[in-house]
Amino acid sequence: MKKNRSASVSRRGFLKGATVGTAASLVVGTETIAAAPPVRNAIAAVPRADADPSSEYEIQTVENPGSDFMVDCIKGLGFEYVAANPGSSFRGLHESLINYGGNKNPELLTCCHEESSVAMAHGYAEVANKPMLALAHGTVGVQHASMAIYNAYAGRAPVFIILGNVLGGRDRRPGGEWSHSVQDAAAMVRDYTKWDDCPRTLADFAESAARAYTISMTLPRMPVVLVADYALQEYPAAAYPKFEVVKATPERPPVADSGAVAELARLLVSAENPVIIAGRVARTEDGVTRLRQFAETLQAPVIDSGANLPSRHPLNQGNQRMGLLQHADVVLGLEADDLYGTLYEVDDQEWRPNRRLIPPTAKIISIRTGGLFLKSNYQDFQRYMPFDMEMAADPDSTLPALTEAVKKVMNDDRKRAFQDRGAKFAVAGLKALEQAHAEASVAWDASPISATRLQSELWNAVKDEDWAVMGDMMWGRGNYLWNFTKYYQRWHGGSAIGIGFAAPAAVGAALAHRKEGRVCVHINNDGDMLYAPGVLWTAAHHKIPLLMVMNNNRAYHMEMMHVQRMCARRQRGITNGRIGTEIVNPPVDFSKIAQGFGVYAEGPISDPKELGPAFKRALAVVKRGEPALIDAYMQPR
Ligand SMILES: Cc1ncc(C[n+]2csc(CCOP(=O)(O)OP(=O)(O)O)c2C)c(N)n1
Repeated sequence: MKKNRSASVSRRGFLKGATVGTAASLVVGTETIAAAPPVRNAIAAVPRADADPSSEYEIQTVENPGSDFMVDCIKGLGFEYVAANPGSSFRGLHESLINYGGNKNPELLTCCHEESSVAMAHGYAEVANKPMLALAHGTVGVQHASMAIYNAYAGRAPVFIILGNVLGGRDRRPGGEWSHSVQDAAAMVRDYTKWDDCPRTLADFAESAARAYTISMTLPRMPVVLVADYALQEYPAAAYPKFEVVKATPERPPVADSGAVAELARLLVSAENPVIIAGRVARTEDGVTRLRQFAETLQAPVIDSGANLPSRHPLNQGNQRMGLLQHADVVLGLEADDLYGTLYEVDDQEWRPNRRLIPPTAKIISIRTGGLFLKSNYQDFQRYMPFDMEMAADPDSTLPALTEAVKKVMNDDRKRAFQDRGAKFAVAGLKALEQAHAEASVAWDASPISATRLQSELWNAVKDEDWAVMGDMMWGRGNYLWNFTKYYQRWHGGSAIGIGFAAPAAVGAALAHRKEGRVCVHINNDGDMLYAPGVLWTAAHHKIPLLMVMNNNRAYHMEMMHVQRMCARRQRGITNGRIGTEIVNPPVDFSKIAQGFGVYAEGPISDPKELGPAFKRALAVVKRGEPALIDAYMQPR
């Protein structure tokens, strides 16, 4: 094909245009301002997508590139944000998002690490109940993102990832573009994503985007990957056959069949000591109400690892686990992915001895979607548990029918028995609360600071605000000291416990809370923060209000305990267990790190009396819409 002079702008012409400001950018002070308008492309005939790029075409401008249509698809799916560390393999899409798409719905979040992008998207999804988009370079970018993708997979979180790639060898410039290109960009994370695709045309992209979104949001929710090839992004859309935006259709969650529900209801009503084990059941406040009504109808205790019920609900009896299980005659797991780990005690000794905590006659029932999608390689699915009845259904959607079925077979005698049972749990709940407060006062004035002192001071600082907590509350203790009454106040999500996740996930979650005007707090561990602290800059740059409290115990302490355990088991004394697990000499100054990223910060604080006033000052910063960090020197664990 011969070059058509009127159909393209030559390099010389382009540069000439640039000097008079038609197609380039102007530098004013330190700011680069795009000069408008760009040179209009006058291509009469568009090249075919599979044309040989060694032909004479020299195209400096493109009108209506394929990535504009990708943005139409992305907007159609309702993404609010797109998290990305920039990468030339998706530069076309990047440009379309900010110019064609107006950098709004989705708005681009500048991330300093792909792991942070995906972890932020994970944290956001847990609060917003929908995916955030994350973009990554198809090779090195996805290599960085991979652990966060695995965390989202194991945590059953919907994250939508688009990878850039240059599939065609002749489309690649020599050098980096070859080392950053890949035959099968999603291969590296295929073991821990739910679905991926590499669409060849824009029509395929539209369908695959809608399909990926639906798959990601269908229970069990998981990350999905779409590969956006260079040619698809950068060639004119007209190079591709007819295409249109495709709508994603949400799938209704599966509900257990009525026969199984009736059978389970009879079993539960006749049981003397039923125990409910709740994983991630509720996805909304209404879901909490459904679980609460079900538990209250039976007055059955709940071991609530999914943080569903209000923390001080009388049936929230997680701290009585051993005692409850010892006498259980029916155990009902609701989206409980690790029933084995709850019903058995597995000791960390040689040979890992295990002990069943429930009587041998106890019936075990499970309602969950977790078994509907499994992959083989990664073993996050936990040990196999044989059930007396297993329903492959969404417990949240099944609970209304189950509650009605229980009411139907419940006579007055059983109702009275249930009320007596409930009264005992109410008394036990109050006792547990008293005990938690008593335990919190131990080492109240200690320095380094105790976990419960920090949790109590933080609670005092936020309790009169509209608040929410990101991540866990330092090994669950805070769950008793804080009064969680609303679904959104707590973190419900899971992960594969890949460290380096908590800080960016908290920033993503805080972003989802931002438009509700909530005060968000997160207790972050020093080891976690050190993986990718650049997320603090992202929080500062995008004005994401979050109070980050550093649980600075100056160690990878969980691992220190493991190494010390090995030392003790081998009878060599535990002193050397610090080698390779401490973060000292020098100690890390997190407030300086945060300040360097433009975040308000104080610390390190080692006098517990200083915590309260510091939290107050930091909250004032958060309430004006910015992140803040308080570094606290803490007891080991
Ligand atoms: C990516 C990754 N590397 C290593 C580990 C092993 N690991 C588990 S807990 C832990 C220590 C984390 O330290 P920190 O976040 O400071 O919490 P601490 O144990 O001190 O409370 C490590 C390194 C992991 N889970 N994930």
